[in-house]
Amino acid sequence: MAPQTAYDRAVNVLKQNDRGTYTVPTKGLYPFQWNWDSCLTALGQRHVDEARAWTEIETLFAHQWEDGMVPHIVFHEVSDQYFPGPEVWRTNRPTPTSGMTQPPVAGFAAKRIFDGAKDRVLAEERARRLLPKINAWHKWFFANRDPHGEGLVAILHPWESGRDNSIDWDAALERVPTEGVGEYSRRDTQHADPAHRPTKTQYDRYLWLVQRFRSLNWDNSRLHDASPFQVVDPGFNAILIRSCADLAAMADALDEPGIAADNRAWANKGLAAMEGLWSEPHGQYLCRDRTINTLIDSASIGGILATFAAIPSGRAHAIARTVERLSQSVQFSVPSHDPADRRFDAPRYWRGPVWLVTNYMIADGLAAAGENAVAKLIIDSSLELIEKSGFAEYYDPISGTPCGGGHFTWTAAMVVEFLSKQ
Ligand code: 9WN
Repeated sequence: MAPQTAYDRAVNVLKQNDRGTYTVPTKGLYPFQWNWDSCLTALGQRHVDEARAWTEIETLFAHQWEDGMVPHIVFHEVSDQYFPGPEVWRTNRPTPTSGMTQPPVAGFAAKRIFDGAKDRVLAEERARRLLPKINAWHKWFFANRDPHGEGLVAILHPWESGRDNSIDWDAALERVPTEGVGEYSRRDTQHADPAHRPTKTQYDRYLWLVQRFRSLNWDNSRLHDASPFQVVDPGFNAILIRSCADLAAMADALDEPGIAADNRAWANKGLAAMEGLWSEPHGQYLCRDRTINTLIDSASIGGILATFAAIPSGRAHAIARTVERLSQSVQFSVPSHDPADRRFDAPRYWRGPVWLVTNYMIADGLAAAGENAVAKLIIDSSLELIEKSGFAEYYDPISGTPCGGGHFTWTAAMVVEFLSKQ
């Protein structure tokens, strides 16, 4: 029998983790539906089954809160494999969900599926149904996470960033207490090597924030000001800005001028405000700690991911040079943190490892800015990692060792995307 191609192996991973109407990131470690995982997974699924791809995003939005927020986890099934589960979140939803959100890639993903769809009738119908829901999520962000109308939104918890234990959050997390968190038993360190995962002190602080928000009944109109952790992440904002711009374009195509105008205005205001996060010495954007109104000195992938939005071309070119520089200090690109920083930790989650989802978005942004050689370097590196180490959650950028969970859905989805374009 001929050996399976990387494409076929990737499609198999998607199928293994498919639960019918949603896909789990990987069995064991993450047995539920995650927000940005699902939207990016749908990009891979579209090459196999367009209807199934639309369903992936629709299932997520079926659990959107009345205020517009789309939660970061939907607990479709009972499982004691993951902590914290519904009994910790206590959000009082018909199907339990977490109480916070994640990077809003849905607008981008929906437009990409819509644009490439072979079944135009199906695409129009499904996109038309999703449009107001994604719009409501975007509106929720600016109402609840940008209360002073700066044009950029804050995350209130590292889990919202999708880059949970990034060095970006260290200083701001120091201000989050740990008193009263109580005893708990982590499950992640039973599924994955503890040296690849966040530390106990980080988890204590994550849980303190969850308990604080829970004590406010998850009332989003109060959480921003009540949170000791408010960080403006350029990567997160670039995703939101890109999704607003893409939703606006899709709304034009579907003849929804009101939605188009609102989303275009949010995108333009956000792009202008992003300039305040640029750091010339770092050659990339940085996070800003909103509680003390200071840029955070941390050269992470968040500021590189900013290329995913239509930032000024000079900025995109500078970021491309930064990616080139980083690629000279590692075997596999793009490391989630600059290896020259003493805090860099090659195998630990978001403090050094390579993730294929961030690679995909960075490569997409750099290609749009005409930086095709750097985009190709990133894609080649991603595919080399798959050949060497399989479909891992993330990879050590120096050795290429697979880290975290295995048989990972979004890693597989990105491979399907990369190979479908070639
Ligand atoms: C918390 C599912 C998720 C990703 C995140 C990644 C990790 C969860 C965890 O796994 O976070 O949401 O428990 O570690 O950091 O980006 O969505 O794959």
